[in-house]
Amino acid sequence: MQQGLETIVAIATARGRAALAIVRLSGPDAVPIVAACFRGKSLEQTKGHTAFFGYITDIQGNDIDQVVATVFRAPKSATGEDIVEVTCHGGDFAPQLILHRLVQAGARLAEPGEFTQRAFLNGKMDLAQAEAVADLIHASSSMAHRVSLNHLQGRYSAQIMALRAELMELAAMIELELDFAEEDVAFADRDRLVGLLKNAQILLSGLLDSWRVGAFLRDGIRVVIGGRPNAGKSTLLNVLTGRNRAIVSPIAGTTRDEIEVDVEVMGFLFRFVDTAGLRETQDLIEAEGVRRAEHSIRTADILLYVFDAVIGLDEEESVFLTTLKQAQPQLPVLRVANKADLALQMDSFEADFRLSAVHWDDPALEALRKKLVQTATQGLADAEASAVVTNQRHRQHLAKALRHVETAQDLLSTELVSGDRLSLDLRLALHELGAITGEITTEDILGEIFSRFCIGK
Ligand SMILES: Nc1nc2c(ncn2[C@@H]2O[C@H](COP(=O)(O)OP(=O)(O)OP(=O)(O)O)[C@@H](O)[C@H]2O)c(=O)[nH]1
Ligand SMILES: [Mg+2]
Repeated sequence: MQQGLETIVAIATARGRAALAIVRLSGPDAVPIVAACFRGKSLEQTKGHTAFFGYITDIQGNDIDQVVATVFRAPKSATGEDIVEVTCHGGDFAPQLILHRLVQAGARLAEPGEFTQRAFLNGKMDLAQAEAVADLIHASSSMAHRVSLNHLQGRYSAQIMALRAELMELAAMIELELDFAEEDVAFADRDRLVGLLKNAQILLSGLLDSWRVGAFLRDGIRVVIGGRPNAGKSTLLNVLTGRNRAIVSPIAGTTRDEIEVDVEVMGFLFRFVDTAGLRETQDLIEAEGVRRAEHSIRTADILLYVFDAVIGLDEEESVFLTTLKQAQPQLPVLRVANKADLALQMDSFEADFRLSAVHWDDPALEALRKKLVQTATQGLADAEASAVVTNQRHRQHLAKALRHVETAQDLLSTELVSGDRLSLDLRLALHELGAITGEITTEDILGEIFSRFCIGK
């Protein structure tokens, strides 16, 4: 592929006080540009993978900062071009002054994602891997980080490519048969075709099913805590998040504004939302709180419905929960009987959990946490982390590929299937899969993808 003609430069590290920062250049003139501002050993003739101690100097030859310049030579570098990484001191000034100096010396400021884009264009990584770089940077939980690292390492791409190779073989078999159509020879073994298509369909459906978990990984899991006033919702929010964020009081109707707290539970990002207690009220402010609570419940990923174990669920609440179940069968609802320490009778079987939110060491709380993770992730294990679809673009291509595979399956099941039609559908499915890893792309798609990156990546 074509190398970028210009040499680009950017500060690759975050702004602010830090021991070190990195200013990075990539392109054919990376070495001469740095060499022109470098006081130390001559960089020009150096081999790749070598580091040099020295000084970056301003245009008058005065030192700007003490640095280490590391040289990587094309094609053995992250972008496939010559790269120089200037490691300088962190803080607000040194990196900026060096950046400015390198631009003066002929480098151009990089666009967001331009380094990764060059890596992609030079065949250093496929598109799904490049996108994983952005996901890795934006990861907000350790599980999200693990999944994007898996994707970056190419495990996800490998699955897509394996599937693609199978479909390719299938298409080739059918097309071979078409070539010899007049001779009436059937090369393609029907049972084998059916088997391969079934396999592709299972793989694609599995990947698409993982999207829900993928979206949770990306955006976090919204767990709304709802229920009657005074049930102990705010107490439960505080204990689940380990922070005393919400006001707790024996007065019914304490919470009005929603309180959202992000916390990582077993590697997953959860967004717990405490809401106003559900009841009819004349108080205008509380009524607005109730309206918001109802809205939050409808848009939750998981609902924790809290009730007082002493009182149990009243008639109206039961109806509310049944109606909710009918309206939103997909919404997981966990019923939590709180204040178990006060409840003499322990046989309320309306509850999935019985606990005392005031007792932070209640083992039922740990069980509840586990259940939340399990509900959100459908038991996703570490080993499967590579097969989780986190990217909306991939999801669309996978859905289309699945449709084409299913059409091909339908066609095969009819007696008078035309090989032409069958091979067309397989080619279309192949096209969709190719778009994920970037074997088939357009300028627009690339522009769209890389603009999501930060500068310097
Ligand atoms: N004994 C006991 N008291 C609890 C427990 N959980 C909460 N409480 C008490 O119940 C009262 C109400 O708790 P909150 O957490 O404010 O209840 P809430 O559901 O947020 O109430 P609203 O904000 O009014 O809707 C407080 O006095 C808490 O200390 C529990 O497990 N055991
Ligand atoms: Mg409250």
